[in-house]
Amino acid sequence: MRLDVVSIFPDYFAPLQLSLVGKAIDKGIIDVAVHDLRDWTHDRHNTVDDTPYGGGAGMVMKPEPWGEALDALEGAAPQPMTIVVPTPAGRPFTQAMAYELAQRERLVFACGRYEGIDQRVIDHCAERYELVEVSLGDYVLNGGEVAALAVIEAVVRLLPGVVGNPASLVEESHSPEHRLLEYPNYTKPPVWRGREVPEILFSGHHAKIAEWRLEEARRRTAERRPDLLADPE
Ligand code: 6GU
Repeated sequence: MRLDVVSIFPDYFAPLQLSLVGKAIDKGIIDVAVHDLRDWTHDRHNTVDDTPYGGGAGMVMKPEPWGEALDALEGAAPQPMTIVVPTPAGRPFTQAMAYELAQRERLVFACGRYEGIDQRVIDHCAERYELVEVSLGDYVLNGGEVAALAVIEAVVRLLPGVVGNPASLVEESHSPEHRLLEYPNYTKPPVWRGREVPEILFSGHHAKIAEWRLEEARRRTAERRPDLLADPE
Protein backbone atom coordinates (compact mmCIF):
# COMPACT_ATOMS: atom_id res chain seq x y z
CA MET A 1 0.00 0.00 0.00
CA ARG A 2 1.18 3.49 -0.79
CA LEU A 3 0.46 6.29 1.71
CA ASP A 4 0.86 10.00 1.02
CA VAL A 5 0.32 12.63 3.67
CA VAL A 6 -0.05 16.34 2.92
CA SER A 7 0.26 18.71 5.88
CA ILE A 8 1.71 22.06 6.90
CA PHE A 9 3.35 20.16 9.80
CA PRO A 10 5.22 17.28 8.17
CA ASP A 11 7.28 16.80 11.37
CA TYR A 12 4.16 15.43 13.07
CA PHE A 13 4.67 12.25 11.06
CA ALA A 14 8.16 11.36 12.33
CA PRO A 15 6.61 8.70 14.66
CA LEU A 16 5.55 6.70 11.59
CA GLN A 17 9.14 5.39 11.60
CA LEU A 18 8.50 3.73 14.98
CA SER A 19 6.85 0.53 16.07
CA LEU A 20 4.60 -1.60 13.86
CA VAL A 21 4.13 1.05 11.18
CA GLY A 22 7.91 1.60 10.98
CA LYS A 23 8.42 -2.16 10.62
CA ALA A 24 5.80 -2.26 7.86
CA ILE A 25 7.83 0.39 6.03
CA ASP A 26 11.06 -1.60 6.56
CA LYS A 27 9.38 -4.78 5.28
CA GLY A 28 8.12 -2.99 2.17
CA ILE A 29 4.44 -3.60 3.05
CA ILE A 30 3.77 0.14 2.91
CA ASP A 31 5.53 3.00 1.21
CA VAL A 32 5.01 6.36 2.97
CA ALA A 33 5.67 9.86 1.62
CA VAL A 34 5.00 12.97 3.72
CA HIS A 35 4.64 16.27 1.87
CA ASP A 36 4.65 19.90 3.00
CA LEU A 37 1.62 21.70 1.56
CA ARG A 38 3.72 24.90 1.42
CA ASP A 39 5.79 23.30 -1.36
CA TRP A 40 2.79 24.10 -3.59
CA THR A 41 2.59 27.80 -2.73
CA HIS A 42 4.17 30.51 -4.87
CA ASP A 43 4.08 33.68 -2.77
CA ARG A 44 6.89 34.93 -0.54
CA HIS A 45 5.08 33.98 2.66
CA ASN A 46 3.98 30.52 1.48
CA THR A 47 0.39 31.39 2.33
CA VAL A 48 -1.96 28.42 2.79
CA ASP A 49 -4.98 30.09 4.42
CA ASP A 50 -7.22 33.11 4.20
CA THR A 51 -10.25 34.66 5.90
CA PRO A 52 -13.63 32.96 5.41
CA TYR A 53 -16.15 34.35 2.93
CA GLY A 54 -19.25 35.26 4.91
CA GLY A 55 -17.19 36.19 7.96
CA GLY A 56 -16.56 34.35 11.20
CA ALA A 57 -13.66 33.25 13.34
CA GLY A 58 -10.59 31.42 12.15
CA MET A 59 -9.01 30.89 8.76
CA VAL A 60 -9.84 28.59 5.85
CA MET A 61 -7.26 26.73 3.80
CA LYS A 62 -6.99 28.18 0.29
CA PRO A 63 -7.88 25.88 -2.59
CA GLU A 64 -4.93 26.54 -4.92
CA PRO A 65 -2.11 24.82 -2.98
CA TRP A 66 -4.36 21.80 -2.33
CA GLY A 67 -5.29 21.57 -6.01
CA GLU A 68 -1.66 21.64 -7.09
CA ALA A 69 -0.60 19.19 -4.38
CA LEU A 70 -3.23 16.61 -5.30
CA ASP A 71 -2.53 16.99 -9.04
CA ALA A 72 1.17 16.38 -8.35
CA LEU A 73 0.43 13.32 -6.20
CA GLU A 74 -1.90 11.91 -8.83
CA GLY A 75 0.91 12.13 -11.35
CA ALA A 76 3.53 10.66 -8.99
CA ALA A 77 2.16 7.10 -8.84
CA PRO A 78 -0.23 5.03 -10.96
CA GLN A 79 -2.54 3.59 -8.26
CA PRO A 80 -6.06 5.03 -7.88
CA MET A 81 -6.17 7.45 -4.95
CA THR A 82 -8.51 7.32 -1.99
CA ILE A 83 -8.40 10.70 -0.26
CA VAL A 84 -8.89 10.70 3.50
CA VAL A 85 -9.73 14.08 5.03
CA PRO A 86 -9.63 14.12 8.84
CA THR A 87 -12.15 16.63 10.18
CA PRO A 88 -14.40 16.88 13.24
CA ALA A 89 -17.22 17.31 10.70
CA GLY A 90 -16.52 13.88 9.16
CA ARG A 91 -18.18 10.48 9.52
CA PRO A 92 -17.15 8.69 12.72
CA PHE A 93 -14.06 6.57 12.00
CA THR A 94 -14.71 2.92 12.91
CA GLN A 95 -12.95 -0.42 12.76
CA ALA A 96 -15.21 -1.32 9.82
CA MET A 97 -13.86 1.75 7.97
CA ALA A 98 -10.31 0.72 8.86
CA TYR A 99 -10.93 -2.70 7.23
CA GLU A 100 -12.42 -0.97 4.19
CA LEU A 101 -9.47 1.44 3.80
CA ALA A 102 -7.01 -1.44 4.29
CA GLN A 103 -8.20 -2.80 0.93
CA ARG A 104 -7.16 0.31 -1.02
CA GLU A 105 -3.93 0.51 -3.02
CA ARG A 106 -3.22 4.12 -2.22
CA LEU A 107 -4.41 6.43 0.57
CA VAL A 108 -3.76 10.16 0.50
CA PHE A 109 -4.28 11.99 3.80
CA ALA A 110 -5.16 15.67 3.38
CA CYS A 111 -4.56 17.28 6.77
CA GLY A 112 -6.17 20.65 7.23
CA ARG A 113 -6.61 22.91 10.19
CA TYR A 114 -9.88 22.37 11.96
CA GLU A 115 -11.74 25.31 10.43
CA GLY A 116 -11.21 23.31 7.29
CA ILE A 117 -10.23 23.36 3.67
CA ASP A 118 -12.19 25.37 1.08
CA GLN A 119 -15.18 23.13 0.28
CA ARG A 120 -14.48 23.30 -3.46
CA VAL A 121 -11.32 21.21 -2.94
CA ILE A 122 -13.42 18.51 -1.27
CA ASP A 123 -16.08 18.63 -4.00
CA HIS A 124 -13.45 18.56 -6.77
CA CYS A 125 -11.70 15.57 -5.19
CA ALA A 126 -14.95 13.71 -4.54
CA GLU A 127 -15.65 13.94 -8.28
CA ARG A 128 -12.18 12.79 -9.32
CA TYR A 129 -11.22 10.29 -6.62
CA GLU A 130 -12.77 8.24 -3.86
CA LEU A 131 -12.93 10.58 -0.87
CA VAL A 132 -13.92 10.13 2.75
CA GLU A 133 -14.08 12.73 5.52
CA VAL A 134 -13.52 11.07 8.90
CA SER A 135 -13.75 12.17 12.51
CA LEU A 136 -12.12 10.41 15.45
CA GLY A 137 -14.85 11.43 17.87
CA ASP A 138 -16.82 14.25 19.39
CA TYR A 139 -14.01 16.57 20.39
CA VAL A 140 -11.86 19.07 18.51
CA LEU A 141 -8.18 18.78 17.61
CA ASN A 142 -6.21 21.71 16.16
CA GLY A 143 -5.64 19.97 12.85
CA GLY A 144 -5.93 16.68 11.04
CA GLU A 145 -2.38 15.46 11.79
CA VAL A 146 -2.97 13.50 14.99
CA ALA A 147 -6.15 12.04 13.53
CA ALA A 148 -4.28 10.97 10.37
CA LEU A 149 -1.68 9.19 12.52
CA ALA A 150 -4.45 7.32 14.31
CA VAL A 151 -6.17 6.30 11.07
CA ILE A 152 -2.85 5.21 9.52
CA GLU A 153 -2.04 3.02 12.52
CA ALA A 154 -5.53 1.49 12.57
CA VAL A 155 -5.34 0.66 8.84
CA VAL A 156 -1.72 -0.45 8.54
CA ARG A 157 -1.94 -3.00 11.38
CA LEU A 158 -4.67 -4.79 9.36
CA LEU A 159 -2.40 -5.35 6.34
CA PRO A 160 -1.11 -8.92 5.94
CA GLY A 161 2.28 -9.40 7.61
CA VAL A 162 2.12 -6.36 9.91
CA VAL A 163 0.68 -7.90 13.10
CA GLY A 164 2.62 -11.05 14.07
CA ASN A 165 -0.36 -13.18 15.08
CA PRO A 166 -3.44 -12.48 12.92
CA ALA A 167 -5.65 -14.24 15.54
CA SER A 168 -5.11 -11.23 17.80
CA LEU A 169 -7.01 -9.12 15.23
CA VAL A 170 -10.10 -11.33 15.59
CA GLU A 171 -10.62 -11.19 19.35
CA GLU A 172 -9.90 -7.52 19.89
CA SER A 173 -12.45 -4.85 20.72
CA HIS A 174 -14.50 -3.64 17.76
CA SER A 175 -13.43 -6.42 15.40
CA PRO A 176 -16.39 -7.14 13.11
CA GLU A 177 -16.62 -10.71 14.49
CA HIS A 178 -16.89 -9.50 18.05
CA ARG A 179 -18.55 -6.16 18.65
CA LEU A 180 -17.77 -6.08 22.35
CA LEU A 181 -15.05 -4.38 24.36
CA GLU A 182 -12.13 -6.66 25.16
CA TYR A 183 -12.15 -8.74 28.36
CA PRO A 184 -9.52 -7.97 31.05
CA ASN A 185 -6.08 -9.58 30.64
CA TYR A 186 -3.62 -10.90 33.23
CA THR A 187 -0.06 -12.21 33.22
CA LYS A 188 2.50 -13.30 35.86
CA PRO A 189 2.95 -12.97 38.80
CA PRO A 190 -0.16 -14.74 40.16
CA VAL A 191 -0.38 -12.27 43.08
CA TRP A 192 0.68 -8.64 42.69
CA ARG A 193 0.34 -6.15 45.58
CA GLY A 194 -2.18 -8.48 47.15
CA ARG A 195 -4.32 -8.67 44.01
CA GLU A 196 -4.99 -12.14 42.64
CA VAL A 197 -5.55 -13.28 39.09
CA PRO A 198 -9.11 -14.67 38.67
CA GLU A 199 -9.02 -18.39 39.62
CA ILE A 200 -10.76 -19.58 36.44
CA LEU A 201 -7.72 -18.55 34.35
CA PHE A 202 -5.56 -21.23 36.07
CA SER A 203 -8.14 -23.99 35.50
CA GLY A 204 -6.96 -25.09 32.05
CA HIS A 205 -10.65 -25.48 31.17
CA HIS A 206 -10.70 -23.66 27.83
CA ALA A 207 -14.47 -23.63 27.33
CA LYS A 208 -15.06 -22.25 30.83
CA ILE A 209 -12.36 -19.61 30.32
CA ALA A 210 -13.92 -18.55 27.01
CA GLU A 211 -17.32 -18.32 28.70
CA TRP A 212 -15.88 -16.22 31.56
CA ARG A 213 -14.12 -13.87 29.12
CA LEU A 214 -17.29 -13.41 27.07
CA GLU A 215 -19.23 -12.57 30.23
CA GLU A 216 -16.56 -10.04 31.29
CA ALA A 217 -16.61 -8.49 27.81
CA ARG A 218 -20.40 -8.17 27.96
CA ARG A 219 -20.29 -6.68 31.46
CA ARG A 220 -17.71 -4.08 30.43
CA THR A 221 -19.60 -3.24 27.26
CA ALA A 222 -22.90 -2.80 29.11
CA GLU A 223 -21.20 -0.47 31.58
CA ARG A 224 -19.04 1.61 29.23
CA ARG A 225 -20.64 1.32 25.79
CA PRO A 226 -24.30 0.34 26.07
CA ASP A 227 -24.74 1.78 22.56
CA LEU A 228 -22.75 -1.19 21.17
CA LEU A 229 -25.20 -3.70 22.66
CA ALA A 230 -28.25 -1.80 21.45
CA ASP A 231 -27.04 -0.97 17.94
CA PRO A 232 -27.29 -3.86 15.43
CA GLU A 233 -24.86 -2.08 13.03
CL1 6GU B 1 -10.40 13.85 12.30
N1 6GU B 1 -9.83 16.30 13.03
C1 6GU B 1 -9.85 17.32 13.89
N2 6GU B 1 -9.26 18.46 13.55
N3 6GU B 1 -10.44 17.26 15.07
C2 6GU B 1 -10.99 16.10 15.38
C3 6GU B 1 -11.00 15.01 14.55
C4 6GU B 1 -10.41 15.15 13.34
N4 6GU B 1 -11.65 14.00 15.14
C5 6GU B 1 -12.03 14.47 16.32
N5 6GU B 1 -11.64 15.74 16.48
